[in-house]
Amino acid sequence: TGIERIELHRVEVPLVRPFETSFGRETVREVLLVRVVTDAGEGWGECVAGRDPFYSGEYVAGAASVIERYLGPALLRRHTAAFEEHGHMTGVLIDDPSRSAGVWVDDREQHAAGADRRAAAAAGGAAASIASVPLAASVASTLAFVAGHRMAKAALEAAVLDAELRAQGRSMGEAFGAVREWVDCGVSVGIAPTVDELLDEVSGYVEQGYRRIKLKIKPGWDLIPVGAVREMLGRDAMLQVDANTAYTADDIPLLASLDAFELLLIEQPFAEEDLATHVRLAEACETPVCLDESILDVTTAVDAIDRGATSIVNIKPGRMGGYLEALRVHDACRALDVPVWCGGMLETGVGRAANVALAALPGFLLPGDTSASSRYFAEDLTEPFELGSGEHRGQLRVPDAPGTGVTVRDDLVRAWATAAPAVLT
Ligand code: OSB
Ligand code: MG
Repeated sequence: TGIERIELHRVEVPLVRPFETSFGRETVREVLLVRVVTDAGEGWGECVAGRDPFYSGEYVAGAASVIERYLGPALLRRHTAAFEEHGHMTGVLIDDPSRSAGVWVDDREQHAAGADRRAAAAAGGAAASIASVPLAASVASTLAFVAGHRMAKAALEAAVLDAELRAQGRSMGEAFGAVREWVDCGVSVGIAPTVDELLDEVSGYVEQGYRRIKLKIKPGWDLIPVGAVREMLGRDAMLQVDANTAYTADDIPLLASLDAFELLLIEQPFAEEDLATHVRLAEACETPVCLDESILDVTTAVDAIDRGATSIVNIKPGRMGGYLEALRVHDACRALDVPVWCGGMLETGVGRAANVALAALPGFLLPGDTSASSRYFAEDLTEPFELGSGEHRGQLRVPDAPGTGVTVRDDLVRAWATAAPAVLT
């Protein structure tokens, strides 16, 4: 079996309201979608990189470039004999004198062996299911010769996984080991122009049924808005905050004073690389510290937990290089009794479908940033995700059709395209 064709679609999807964080403001979701054609069928994946390299170093145009120049050709050539026979790959090798073809092949074998060991160690957990998707499971090791670029790699792996599961007639939820048919949803609320506007927005979400509110904070937008929302919601409502690295060690006393608002957690107050300051905050406050940006894979997750830098983990498959690595992080956290929840990156229905399937795993013990399509878009690129009612108020249903279980609307992908698709064969 093999991957025959990779298409990169760049699309701009209008947001129903601007989304502002400590690192910027977006009015449209500029998104990169990957469509793969394998000998068994087609699949779609969504790249979570943003338009600009502000949340992470990755961004849409960079992800498209690294796929076109390195990752795509490597996947397409994987099942043929020698790299040297292929013009593009040879060009890459010659461009980079520090890497010979021999070194590449050795690296890949070592990475593959490491991945097998990790999968074996996790046997019995969700990661055991990786054995049933051999084509998707081969993607990470094929792409390991490229450093970083996890979001780009994750999009490719997700597309291959979708194609492979569709061919098997299995849903992502089934493949991942979902234990529930509906998942609890929270909503991530951006920085608002005024506290009154914030309260209006939050009350709208409460009326719609969201089970948890997350407020974006930054220096100058913290104690007052958080206090106002806590007062409006009452003590029992689940409330948490996300700083997206906007604070420094000098702010530890201020952040510790958020304890007064009985938050579920405080997410990523300090720089991605700065585990030590997160440890200091965790020692200085009662509110659990939760890392997002710092968690790049199962190794960094276990290390951050061991050091006391995080006691709850935000799982975003794109940030970790793919859904299969996300399964490993889930299993490791579960073994360590660390609750996880599913983050979000303003995904369209393509990425949302896979996130909702992941959030149905047993270690996902807190509501995720897996909101309904209408929280983001007037029209989604797939059939919309809608909150349930009655006992399923504030929940999304886990898709159960093959693959992601949703259908991409080609008409909208074409209508909202910002460039002609790039096609790799
Ligand atoms: O830090 O969780 C984050 C969106 C873009 C980049 C980073 C983050 C977010 C969100 C939105 O909080 C979550 C969502 O609703 O998809
Ligand atoms: Mg976050």
